[in-house]
Amino acid sequence: SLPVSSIRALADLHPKPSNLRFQYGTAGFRTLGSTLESVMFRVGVLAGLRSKKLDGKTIGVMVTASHNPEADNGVKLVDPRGEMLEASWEGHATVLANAADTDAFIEAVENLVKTMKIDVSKPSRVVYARDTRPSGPQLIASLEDGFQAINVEARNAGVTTTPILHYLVRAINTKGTKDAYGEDSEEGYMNKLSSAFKKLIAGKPASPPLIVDCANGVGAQAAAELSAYLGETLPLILHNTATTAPGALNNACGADFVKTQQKPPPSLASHLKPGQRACSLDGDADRLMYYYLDERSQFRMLDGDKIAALVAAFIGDLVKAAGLDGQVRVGIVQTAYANGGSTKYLSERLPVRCVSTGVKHLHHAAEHYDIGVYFEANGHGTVLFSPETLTKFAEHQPSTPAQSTAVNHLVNLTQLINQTVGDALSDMLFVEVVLAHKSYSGFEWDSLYVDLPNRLVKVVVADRNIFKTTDAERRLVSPPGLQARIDELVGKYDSGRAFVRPSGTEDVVRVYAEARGKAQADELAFRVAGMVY
Ligand code: NG1
Ligand code: ZN
Repeated sequence: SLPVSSIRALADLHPKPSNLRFQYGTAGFRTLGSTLESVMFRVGVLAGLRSKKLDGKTIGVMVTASHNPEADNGVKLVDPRGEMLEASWEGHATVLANAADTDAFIEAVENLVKTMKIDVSKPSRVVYARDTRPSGPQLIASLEDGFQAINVEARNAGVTTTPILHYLVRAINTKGTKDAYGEDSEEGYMNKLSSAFKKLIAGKPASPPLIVDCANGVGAQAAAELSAYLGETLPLILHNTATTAPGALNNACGADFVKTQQKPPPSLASHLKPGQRACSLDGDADRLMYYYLDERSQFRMLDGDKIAALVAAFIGDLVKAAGLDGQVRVGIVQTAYANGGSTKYLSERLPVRCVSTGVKHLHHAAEHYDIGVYFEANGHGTVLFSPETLTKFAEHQPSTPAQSTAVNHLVNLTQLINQTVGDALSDMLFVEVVLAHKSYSGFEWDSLYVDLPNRLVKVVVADRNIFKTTDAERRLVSPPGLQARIDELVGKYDSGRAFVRPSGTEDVVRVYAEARGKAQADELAFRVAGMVY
């Protein structure tokens, strides 16, 4: 039975702030770090219960607030295959986090055990990690109390990136099976990625150095380690690696800064020469933005949509070259925020689906293809290979040396790509492979298609819950009548497109607009925002 007295004693040490309500949203729990102690404790208990429910499989717990300001923190659970927590458990997490006091918490735990039919006598295993935020150590201590409260076998993965934690979860759970994902250590991850990379670029001319903005976060550590594994095969010049400098994390740097400001981090200004390519990681290294300066020193951004265009076309070509065309279906998943230019480019080549914002939607939709490529415009994305596709690669009898080479490349890509979740470092290596194979500089890559000018604005409204959407969030069904007015306005703009949706991570409504010209896109966004307000 549940160790109620142990739970009670430890829960009493982590009382819930009475004035706050927590919600397990798209990014897990995420808010000011100083308010999260009770949440961490309770998530520790929940992770143990989730593991028991899944017969002792290892569950991941990542303490991070990604690209958010340094004072924020957060926590999310990772399911056994390295994927996001199953959606139905998000509600359980929210219920546990909001129980008013210890008694209510214990009652909520007992309820969960009963309704989910959890056999509490099963073992429970968890692997956990944190990013470099100053609030991390104390929050980890609360989390560990949660593990202790229900006797979880907990493995501390220390300070590492979100994607490495996801990798570890999958590696631990597949150890010794035919689906073994890799050695369950950070070295195992580095080895897997770097050896696949070296095989993929063998025989290609040496890459010019790549500037990597590490957002002053945990990616700095991982990138330095990876750089040592890569050696001369890919010279990395790391910037913004001040992981202990107060206030530095994500401050005027990182992938989110680049994407939202549409400019390079000021700290890189003197290092960016025309033609030099660079990329930015976010605070937990699961998002990636590329950019370069053109010959007139204009900033050119190569965002998640450009990455999708580059890598999806590459995979599609390899599948053809391997002689697997028709047997292996490659498809792409985007959200409504994907630039219309990218959607046009991609859909002329491969099937494209649009789904609601949030990695879990993209990930699940990508699983429906034999090879599913998904990227959010903000730089989060990966490629999924179905188990049947892996078997096809293994059993394929190439009829020419060229086919054989292409299949080998595909197999190496399955090793290079972190299929559990978007991974800035893995994606960076993938981009570098494609650039090397195609002999592309940033310029040729950027020229695949032209971005439509666009504008994203946030609107603070009294109640964002009145905004209800349909059609992968591209249309409003509530408030009544608003969509018809938006449609009428959009119709007046050349290549106009606009949509409104409530944010899942902030208390705002987002308005996105595109049009043929920059001024028109701005105007459309602000006029729609005016209708929402
Ligand atoms: P919301 O706040 O629901 O728009 C944001 C990003 C998503 C995704 C999530 C999770 C935009 C417009 N939205 O979601 O793409 O990354 O955060 O982190 O960038
Ligand atoms: Zn992130």
